[in-house]
Amino acid sequence: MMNRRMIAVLLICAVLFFAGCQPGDSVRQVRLDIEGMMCGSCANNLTTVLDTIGGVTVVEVSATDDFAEITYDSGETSLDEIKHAIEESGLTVVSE
Ligand SMILES: [Cu+2]
Repeated sequence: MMNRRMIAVLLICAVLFFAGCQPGDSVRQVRLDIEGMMCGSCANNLTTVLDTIGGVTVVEVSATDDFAEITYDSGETSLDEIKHAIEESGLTVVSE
């Protein structure tokens, strides 16, 4: 009786463990075209802004080519939230 219960608990733990360890499921990569960056300093500022959003990893920000490439965990943040943060910093998101 005790053993069966322990096995059931272990099974549930194993399922939860593997479900939690599924990588990449909620991670998205996106490249946003951005207007308003004039120089490398603007790009650095945007990188800092993006870095402060939980779940966001900055891949590349380019003031020369006017884009930001990021990966984000959709379980922690959303594209809307990211776009909002970019607009708040004074830049314009042109497209997705
Ligand atoms: Cu600048």
